[in-house]
Amino acid sequence: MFDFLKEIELPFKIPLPDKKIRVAITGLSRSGKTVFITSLINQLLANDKLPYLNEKIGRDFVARLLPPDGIYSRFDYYSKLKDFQKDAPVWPKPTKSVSKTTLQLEIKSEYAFFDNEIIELELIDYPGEWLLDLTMLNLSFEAWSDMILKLAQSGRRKEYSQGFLRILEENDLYAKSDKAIDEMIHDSYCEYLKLLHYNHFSFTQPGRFLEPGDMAGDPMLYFAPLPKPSPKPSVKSVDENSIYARFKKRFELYKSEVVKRLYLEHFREFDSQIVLVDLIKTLQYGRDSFEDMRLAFKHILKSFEYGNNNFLTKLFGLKIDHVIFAATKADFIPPSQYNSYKDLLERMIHHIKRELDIMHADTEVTIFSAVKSTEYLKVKHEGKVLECIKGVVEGEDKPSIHFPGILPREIDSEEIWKEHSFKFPNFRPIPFPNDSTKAVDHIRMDRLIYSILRKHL
Ligand SMILES: Nc1nc2c(ncn2[C@@H]2O[C@H](COP(=O)(O)OP(=O)(O)O)[C@@H](O)[C@H]2O)c(=O)[nH]1
Ligand SMILES: [Mg+2]
Repeated sequence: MFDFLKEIELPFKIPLPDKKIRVAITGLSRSGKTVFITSLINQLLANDKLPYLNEKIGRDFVARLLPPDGIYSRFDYYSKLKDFQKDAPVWPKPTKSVSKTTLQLEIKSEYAFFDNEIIELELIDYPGEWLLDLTMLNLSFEAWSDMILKLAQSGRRKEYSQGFLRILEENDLYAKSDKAIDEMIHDSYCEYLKLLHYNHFSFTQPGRFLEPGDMAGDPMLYFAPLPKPSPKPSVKSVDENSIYARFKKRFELYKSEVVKRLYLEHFREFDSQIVLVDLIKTLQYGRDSFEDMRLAFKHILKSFEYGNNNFLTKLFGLKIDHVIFAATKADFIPPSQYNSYKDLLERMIHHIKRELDIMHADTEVTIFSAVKSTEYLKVKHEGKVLECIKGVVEGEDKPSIHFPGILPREIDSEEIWKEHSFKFPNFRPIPFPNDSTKAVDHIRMDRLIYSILRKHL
């Protein structure tokens, strides 16, 4: 309808898109979001290492990075590129808030008399910790507290929650009390969440407690899960100036002001959602860490549930169409293990979908490495041939050779965890080429980019 607008000379001469694709990229902190987006831009701009994508599109294309639109903080591609192009390149610094970047793809028309097709690809990067919050919307303060406190007393979590649980016992949570105590209880709960995070646990609610973004120090966050007043829940036994009453109020406020707002701002009109998973790291830290990641993904998938029965759909009338779960850092394992790596994630997602009875949800599973920082080689050791990887470990100058172990195809039995131990050092990135027509080496990025575009081509 607005075709005539294309004829107007814009100051920046950005062609209007024929299609817009909005892609949300999430994953728990350090799962590889920033590196993924940097590599994706690098790959599309140079387009010299994307054979699969080019074959699938079947037509020539060029990519442009558009200037930021000012609403979101901008994903600063060029400063990240500069860091990656150094002789001793460095991984980007951790980021804590939402950022957006837009690429335009111009796909050549098959016929001279047709215009080229312009696709705008909008990528939004946000912390997965925030996404975990969505399932809170469906819970009362009592039910949420109950779930979190039960969890705090189970498995290895018990080791980390002692300090917080003690503070709950030491204070009268239901009688009239001074507000000054609120921050201390909140901080003690945050300490527990931090311990979980340092020990590679994934399920840490509420997300803003670990990744406050623009809410750092906001008193709205001064709450924590609390036990119900005993012996029986009774509204009357709770003073309206008690810790319990204040925390309950702030919990409800957090839901409506933070979680719902986030949902409306960021999840409303996405075409695709990519969830990055650092399965490698989780395997390294053992069964508890793995099971906890499963729990986190269960919560994430619950919020992505399809159809009319989803509580989010009921609340907002929204749906998300397509979720891609992508296991990152495939450069930590030799190519012969890619299938096992993918199988592990596939099984995990499949089980969760079965548990939640959402087998119909449109999910896809893939593995990749945004920046391939290792080489693969075979090494003879005590008469055996071992499949190894070679790279420069962080803090060192020279490459070294590592045997990463062998990934099992399934992970459900206790035996597997006893038999397998996985050790993965952190590698330094390889330098990005200085030539703008060449992109950095990757693993299966072209497949992942095609998965994003597939439905829109
Ligand atoms: N070897 C390797 N390491 C990666 C890759 N992507 C990310 N990493 C590592 O994971 C860390 C976290 O990545 P980042 O993108 O900052 O995670 P974010 O917090 O999700 O944005 C990096 O500092 C790297 O150490 C990859 O493709 N290969
Ligand atoms: Mg980041």
